[in-house]
Amino acid sequence: MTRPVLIPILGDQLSFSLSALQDVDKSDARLLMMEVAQETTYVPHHRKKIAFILAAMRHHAAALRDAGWQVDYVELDDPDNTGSFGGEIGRAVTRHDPLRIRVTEPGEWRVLEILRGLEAEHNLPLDILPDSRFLCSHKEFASWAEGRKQLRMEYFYREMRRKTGLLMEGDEPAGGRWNFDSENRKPADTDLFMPRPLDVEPDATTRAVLELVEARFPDGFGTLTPFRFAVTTEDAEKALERFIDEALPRFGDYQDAMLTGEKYLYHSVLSPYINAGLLDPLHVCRKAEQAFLDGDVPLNSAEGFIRQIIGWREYVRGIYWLKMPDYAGANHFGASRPLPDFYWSAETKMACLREVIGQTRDEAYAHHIQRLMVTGNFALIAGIDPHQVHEWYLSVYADAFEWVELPNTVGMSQFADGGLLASKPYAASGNYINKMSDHCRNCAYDVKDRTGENACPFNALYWDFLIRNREKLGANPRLAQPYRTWDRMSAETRKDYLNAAARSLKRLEAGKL
Ligand code: FAD
Ligand code: DLZ
Ligand code: SF4
Repeated sequence: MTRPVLIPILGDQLSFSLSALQDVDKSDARLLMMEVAQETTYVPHHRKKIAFILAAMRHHAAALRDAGWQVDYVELDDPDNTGSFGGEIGRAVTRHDPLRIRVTEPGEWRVLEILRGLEAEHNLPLDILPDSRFLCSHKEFASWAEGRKQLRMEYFYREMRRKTGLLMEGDEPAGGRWNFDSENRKPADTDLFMPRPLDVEPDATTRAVLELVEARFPDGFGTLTPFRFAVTTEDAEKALERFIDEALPRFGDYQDAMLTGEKYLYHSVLSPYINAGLLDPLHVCRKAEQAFLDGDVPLNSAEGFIRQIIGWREYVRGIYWLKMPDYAGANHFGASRPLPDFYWSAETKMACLREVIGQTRDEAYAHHIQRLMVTGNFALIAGIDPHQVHEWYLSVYADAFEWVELPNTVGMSQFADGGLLASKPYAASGNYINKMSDHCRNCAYDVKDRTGENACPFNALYWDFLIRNREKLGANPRLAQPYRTWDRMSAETRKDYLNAAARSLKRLEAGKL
């Protein structure tokens, strides 16, 4: 008997197009999929996230077997399960005595280190293949970044538009402009029709996973049921179709809006599917482009949506691999306050945070503006330790894998990389949240009150953040206006702001904010 090639397939590699599966004879290959304790506990993942990944893995294993692959599948409660990728690959090496190990590069530095260690441990050749589900290779990104003082997504995005031909008319962008973001800032209206993302009824396989997660993580973070995620490519495709038909037409206009009780608005809720490998990102973009070409979707929506995927998504991945492992420790402002308990309990008088964190606890989902301008903004202006903020985001969202979560948190949201990714910190007072949402109407605090006992905490913390970090931010041209405004305030007003911020931080420490 010939010695097989061992192909580990990780929990976010659930794609038939995976590079490790190409140009391999099925009869010579042993695929290995592993549910392991180390991956389910290295941060306190939301229970829906664990259930989504394990259920999608089990369905994918079945699909691979149907397609003729030989798959070893190790379940979490298998009595022989060693609990780690390293341990399970070791057991598979003993079982199959493979000729070599072949794997598509993982999405996390931590896992790459584990895999790299295997070569020496087992004295076996290890082939790590590029992940061809992304448009931009590490090398391509590095050469784009080389010599640039600032890495700006917008220029990278144009390269990706040219490369894919998406929304291009010859060499020119469709509609004569690359970016229609200025048209994408409407606050939502309560009487608009709100589409719902596709709900999928759990089948027997998913129900077994839900029982397993309930039994293994009875006190874990997050509401487990009802569980509505798609866990197969087939159902994820249906979710994509539903999004294109019902939500994409208004995606652009209301991209930045927030509304109490409306968890999704016109967002796609496709990130868990794209990141786990159930949907191919380029395919998703082509569908959106087609809807525009068919006249069903306006250009600002199609362009805005495609930009998130071939622009932001590819760009943050490029930054991650360019800057790891140091990037994970970035803390430009030296922020050290611990993450408030209410990030887990949702128990706070601040209605915006209560709403977003409550929704996160229930759905393992929040849309971009909720993440950036509510939970992220508060952590930034309150001076929370960015590493703790990072671990929270990595834990609580079903779409959270480090390559995409870390740059969004450490870079975009916390400016902890000192401005490598964002040109200015996404810090805002309550006024922004009031403009883009209806949360302030249901809040114990008064968004119009700047420094009084009952003032919205965001108002004074915003100024406190700018003043606390003036040495690091004072020269940023995009912040010249707010610093000028501060300098024009009377000494008394400034003192009132700083006192109000100190009061909010004291209340925060006492668990009373
Ligand atoms: P839509 O609004 O419908 O956007 C369409 C798609 O574009 C998404 O499915 C996603 O694939 C992609 N996308 C949009 N924005 C971004 C972005 N900034 N970076 C990368 N891809 C993007 N996204 C993740 O996929 N995983 C994460 O762990 C994650 N962590 C984040 C943490 C913070 C602090 C912030 C501010 C953003 C984070 N994002 C993350 C980006 C973004 O918030 C989510 O991709 C988006 O909310 C997913 O919901 P959706 O599918 O409805 O997105
Ligand atoms: C996030 C996660 C979880 C919760 N569980 C598993 C698992 O049991 N098996 C697995 O292969 N992957 C899991 N993952 C994803 C990994 O932690 C990791 O993010 C990816 O493998 C990318 O490196
Ligand atoms: Fe949030 Fe302030 Fe509005 Fe309350 S008043 S919901 S704390 S922005």
